[in-house]
Amino acid sequence: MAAQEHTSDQYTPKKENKFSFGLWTVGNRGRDPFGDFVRPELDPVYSVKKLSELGAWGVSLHDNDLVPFDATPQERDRIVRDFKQALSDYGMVVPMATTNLFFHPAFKDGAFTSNDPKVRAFALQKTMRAIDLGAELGAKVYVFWGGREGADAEASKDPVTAIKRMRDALNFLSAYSIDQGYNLRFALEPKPNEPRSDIYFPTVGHMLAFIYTLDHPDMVGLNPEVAHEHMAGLNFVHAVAQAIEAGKLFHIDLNDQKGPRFDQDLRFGSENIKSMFFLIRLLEHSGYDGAHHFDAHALRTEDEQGVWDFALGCMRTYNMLKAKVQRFDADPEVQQLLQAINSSDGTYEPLLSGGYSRESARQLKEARFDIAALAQRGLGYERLDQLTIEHILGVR
Ligand code: GLT
Ligand code: MN
Ligand code: MN
Repeated sequence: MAAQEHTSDQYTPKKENKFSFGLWTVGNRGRDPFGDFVRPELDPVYSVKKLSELGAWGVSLHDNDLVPFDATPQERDRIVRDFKQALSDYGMVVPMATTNLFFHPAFKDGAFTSNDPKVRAFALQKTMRAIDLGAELGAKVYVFWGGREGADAEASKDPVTAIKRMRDALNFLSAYSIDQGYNLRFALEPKPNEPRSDIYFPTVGHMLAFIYTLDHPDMVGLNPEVAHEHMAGLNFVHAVAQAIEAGKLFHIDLNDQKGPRFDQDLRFGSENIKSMFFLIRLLEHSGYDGAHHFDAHALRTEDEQGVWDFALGCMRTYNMLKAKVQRFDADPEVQQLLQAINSSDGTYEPLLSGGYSRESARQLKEARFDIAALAQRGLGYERLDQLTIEHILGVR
């Protein structure tokens, strides 16, 4: 089959769309717990070139996606120099960086929450060095995904202690970043399980509550991922909305997932089209102007061409759904239904928005409601939802 590598229609990705990919996403070689690699390694410089040609704006990375775990300082400097050259040659940025605190066997019982103080100390050292790398590459957001920060044998780790250890680590690293004069914002990425049978801070809500217990809550926000909330059976749109409302959506991992099972990191918009439609509507309406970051990978059936088909597909689907959202919002019937849903005779608005007073409490206690009429009223949501489907399916 001829591969569609470049497109030139209105959905073609452009730099201004701020699409980014992790080096580990296009670099994913298809290994899983049951089978070996199916694709050769991709040189990060080559990935930067290919992604730029496809219309992406940025690449994100773990320290070890670029610099091997055991590189000498000289090797590190050479690799980073060549990579910076590629970024400039191909007009790409590094909006986000992170630390690999899950691959090396030393992290088998976690990094910041490991029971072994030597592992916790090493995790801080590795992260400080990775923060230096991220800052050197111009990253504005620093992600923390604690893949191994969990437990399989519950008796092995006190969960309250684990939470405190995580707080100590983030407080230390926030202070480090501030002390270095880096202008980084930290984005915490929750996931309920995998690779541990349970991971601490499993959802956006758990993370949000934790952030306000930190020393520098202003510099810490969220990096929610579609697949991770769906693994917990939750509504991702609502999770992201809560992060946005709290001013905490610092970054986002776009992908897709077939319900609560292993983390699939599927091509964006390949499964849950309706919820991705509402996700994009939320992001576009909110004025979110951070990276539109894809944390997904090509299917294991694919060769290198399949990887670029996958990458282009993520970006095109975003733009196609964005166009659908614009048509939906501009549809007069949708507008009229939404207006009807949100209209009222204005009687109770002053009481509802005025906050508590003895007088408002008295008025509310004495108010008389036609409860039967409220109960009988049809709301018209079937029609609205059908209009949503008709837009998504392209008949309006
Ligand atoms: C890993 C994980 C992702 C995280 C990445 C950042 S690494 O691929 O599955 O969800 O975002 O550490
Ligand atoms: Mn992710
Ligand atoms: Mn994932």
